[in-house]
Amino acid sequence: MFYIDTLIFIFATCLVLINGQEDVCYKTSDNCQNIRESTKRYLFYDINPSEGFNLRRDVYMRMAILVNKLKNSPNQMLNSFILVLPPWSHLIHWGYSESPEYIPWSTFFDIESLRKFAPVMDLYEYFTELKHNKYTKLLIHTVYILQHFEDMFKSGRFEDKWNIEKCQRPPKLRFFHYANITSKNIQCLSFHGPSTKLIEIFKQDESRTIMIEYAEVALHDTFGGSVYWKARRSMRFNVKLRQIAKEFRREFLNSTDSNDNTHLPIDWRDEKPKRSAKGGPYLAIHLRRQDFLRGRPDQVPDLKSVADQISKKLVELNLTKVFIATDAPLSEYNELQKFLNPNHETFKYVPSIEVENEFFSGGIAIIDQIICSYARYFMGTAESTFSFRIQEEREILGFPTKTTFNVLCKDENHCEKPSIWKIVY
Ligand SMILES: Nc1nc2c(ncn2[C@@H]2O[C@H](COP(=O)(O)OP(=O)(O)OP(=O)(O)O)[C@@H](O)[C@H]2O)c(=O)[nH]1
Ligand SMILES: *[C@@H]1O[C@H](CO)[C@@H](O)[C@H](O)[C@H]1NC(C)=O
Ligand SMILES: *[C@@H]1O[C@H](CO)[C@@H](O)[C@H](O)[C@H]1NC(C)=O
Ligand SMILES: *[C@@H]1O[C@H](CO)[C@@H](O)[C@H](O)[C@H]1NC(C)=O
Repeated sequence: MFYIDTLIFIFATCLVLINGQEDVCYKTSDNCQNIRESTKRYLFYDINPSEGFNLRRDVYMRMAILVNKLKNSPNQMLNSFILVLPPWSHLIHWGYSESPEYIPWSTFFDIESLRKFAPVMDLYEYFTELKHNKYTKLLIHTVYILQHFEDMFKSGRFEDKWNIEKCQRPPKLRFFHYANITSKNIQCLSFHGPSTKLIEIFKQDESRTIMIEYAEVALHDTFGGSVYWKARRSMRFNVKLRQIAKEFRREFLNSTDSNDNTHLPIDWRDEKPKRSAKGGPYLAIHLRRQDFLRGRPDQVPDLKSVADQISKKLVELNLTKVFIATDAPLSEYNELQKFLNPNHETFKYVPSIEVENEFFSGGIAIIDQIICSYARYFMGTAESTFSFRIQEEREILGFPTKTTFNVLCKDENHCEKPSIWKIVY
């Protein structure tokens, strides 16, 4: 197999002829072993900078499903792809300073578990490989910037297709906030269809390294199908985050997997269909505020109404404890507590400094999500992607759907039932 190599060098150069074609590689050592023998191809991707953490998790799934399909291809050109995960930097909700954080996926997720579904690696691991081969810069061979077909929205006729077209926005020249990642070959790709349709492009473009920008333009193959749920199950959280949530449940909520029937097998591939989870003796609420409050004032209830809905549900469920996950400032949380019945106990996860330094806002939000996943009953915020991810987690744990697909209402007269995206076995 032969790929045009895209990597940059420092001192010596060497020229290798394979099948009569030139493969140029530049580096200090006197042989090009690693490059010649490597038949791996790398797929990089990134997302519109304004998207939040939980939408990004969904875009990961679309890319993982693509790479999973590539892996199973008999074509060697296609089955050698590894997905390189974009480090987490500058998320709008996380409050950031000038220098990018470059948080690797391993901080939040269990990479071994992800790998049981699709071949993936963190970008720092790729850097380590490059440095091992004495490269100082990553020049991605082809970058495709995805964009929507402008005429499709006008005509309203949506069909799966793609075409290299004029760029709708000026292309970026650096990637992932790194000065040493660039490309000399950037194209804009108008695209409509599922992520797996990108395979048509990878059949024509033999580059060893390919980057997909604005990957969220590519959609899911089948939303909620069995491959979808395999990809979703593989997205287990970092073991330490799971442990922190577990301890919180045990210490404050009298919730353990053996009492609550929420055991998961060590390997997600061994999970069996079930709807027998009971959950810990608490109600969990996800209360999305901040930009939601400003952006959807007619959907988000006021705090008094939230408190009334909580009290009513606790009585109905014969529970006394409520766990509250929220992005609201502490002042709003305190105000909410004032409206609650004093016989009810309210809980919130407050991280130690150590946990904050190790896992940042992203990890703390994940701990909140995990605790919500294990509750006897869950009520989320309508249309919040953060709540959707909790609902999926509860499907995986095997809760009866009626304990999961519930949202806080604007008020008694304005209450929409959320969509139910249940697991299919
Ligand atoms: N700790 C914590 N953080 C939260 C909570 N809800 C929202 N956040 C924060 O707000 C961010 C925004 O929510 P995301 O779900 O990631 O953003 P999104 O993908 O745009 O989804 P939406 O909720 O639909 O806006 C999260 O990444 C968290 O940092 C919560 O209950 N607890
Ligand atoms: C690119 O630069 C970053 C620091 O900005 C460094 O961590 C990384 O190792 C560099 N990559 C290579 C291949 O040298
Ligand atoms: C905790 O839960 C167990 C099992 O559900 C129950 O037997 C026990 O009484 C509970 N403890 C408290 C303090 O509520
Ligand atoms: C409600 O819970 C209490 C204590 O947990 C229990 O004694 C009582 O029987 C329960 N009532 C109902 C209606 O389940």
